[in-house]
Amino acid sequence: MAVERTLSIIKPDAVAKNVIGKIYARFEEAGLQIVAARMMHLSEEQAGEFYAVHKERPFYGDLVSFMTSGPVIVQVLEGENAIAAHRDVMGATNPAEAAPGTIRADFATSIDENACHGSDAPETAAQEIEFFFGKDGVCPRTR
Ligand code: RTP
Ligand code: MG
Repeated sequence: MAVERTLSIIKPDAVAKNVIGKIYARFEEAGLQIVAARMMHLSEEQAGEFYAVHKERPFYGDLVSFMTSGPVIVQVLEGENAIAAHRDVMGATNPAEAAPGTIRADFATSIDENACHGSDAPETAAQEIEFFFGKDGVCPRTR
C-alpha cells in the first residue's frame, strides 16, 4: 500500500456543533496524520470553484450556500491508502446510510449538512490540496 495524501474539510455544520476535536481523533485513530490545516470562511467564489464538478447538479446552489454559511477547517491527511481510509472513517454521503461509528453517522445532520468532505481519487486529491495549500503549504512529519 502506498502512502497518500487527501484533502479533508470539516464542514460548517460540524464546526458549529463544536466537534472538531472529536473528528480529528477519528482521523488519528485511523492512522491518518494531519500535515496541513487551516480554518477559513469560504467565499461564494471559492466554494463554487471547489465544487465546480457538481455545477449542473440540482443541489449545487444549496451546496455552495451551505459551504459558505460558516467557517470550515481544511486539512491535508497523510497515511497508507489515505484517500480510501479517510472515506471509510467519513461514512456514506447520506448519514442515514452511513455505517455506525463513522463521522457522518455520528455528527452529520442530513445529506446536505453532512459534516465532512474527502477527496475521491489521487488526481482530485492533488488538485484540492493545491487549491487550498498551494505547492508548498504542507508540512511533512520529520519524526
Ligand atoms: P464530498 O465531496 O463532500 O466529500 O461528498 P461525497 O464525495 O460523499 O459526495 P459528492 O457526490 O461528491 O457530493 C458532494 C456533496 O454534495 C452534497 N450532496 N447533496 N441532495 C443531494 O442529493 C446531494 N448529493 C450530494 C453532499 O453534501 C455531498 O457531500
Ligand atoms: Mg465528492
